[in-house]
Amino acid sequence: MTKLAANLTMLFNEFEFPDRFGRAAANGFTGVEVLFPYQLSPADIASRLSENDLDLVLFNLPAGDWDAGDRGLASDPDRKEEFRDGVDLAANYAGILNAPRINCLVGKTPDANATRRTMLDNILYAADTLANTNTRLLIEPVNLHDVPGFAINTTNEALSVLEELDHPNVGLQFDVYHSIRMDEDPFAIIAEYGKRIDHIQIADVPGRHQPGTGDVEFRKLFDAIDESGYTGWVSLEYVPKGATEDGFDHVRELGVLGQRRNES
Ligand SMILES: [Mn+2]
Repeated sequence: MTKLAANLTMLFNEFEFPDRFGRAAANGFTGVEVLFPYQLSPADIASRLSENDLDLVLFNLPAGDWDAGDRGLASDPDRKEEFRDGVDLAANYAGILNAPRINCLVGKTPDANATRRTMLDNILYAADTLANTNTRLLIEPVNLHDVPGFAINTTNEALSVLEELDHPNVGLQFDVYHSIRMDEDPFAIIAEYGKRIDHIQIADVPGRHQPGTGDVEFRKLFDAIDESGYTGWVSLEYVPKGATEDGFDHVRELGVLGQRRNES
């Protein structure tokens, strides 16, 4: 049975960030993820999670200056110290929030071959550090159309990095949207690797909006995820088309999200 989570950075953006936890719960979610929790203190996030009976299923390492175009620091030889400071900050949040998984966006590189050693060393540092809080580090392929120069674009590239690292505390985050944008077949990947994927994110294609706005067959996708043996969370990570709370009809029709609670 699919466990659906909401990405609170991209969804419920009609509300201030601290209020999105309550909106997620009211809409039937029991798990949430955020790209970057660092604007609130870990104690503040912990109380919003517990008030709303929510699990924090994933967040990201600090990824540099997002507005300036940074998408992670792991591949930049000149920013190793900044990367490691970010890992230490994230580990502090993870420990307080009992976060089971943290995603490492590996960042852009002018030449992935030249900076691969830096990337591998940084991932190993993060994996070792996060093992202290029982937090698993993930890496995520990101399509090169949206983020030109991103160091890991395909599932095969991510698997080859994992193989080379051979570290028990690093795993794979699989984003169906990025996969399709890279002309992969997500059904084949889920069937083959479902048991070893650590986290799944979804959006419809084209547009990266909510399920039901594009061409992805989500009934088939949720069935494929179930049949693969994957037991983790499936997060809605998309740009809502229209109001966020009007965008859940399709996933509700498919039976993977409960009804919205009546407001008291
Ligand atoms: Mn993603």
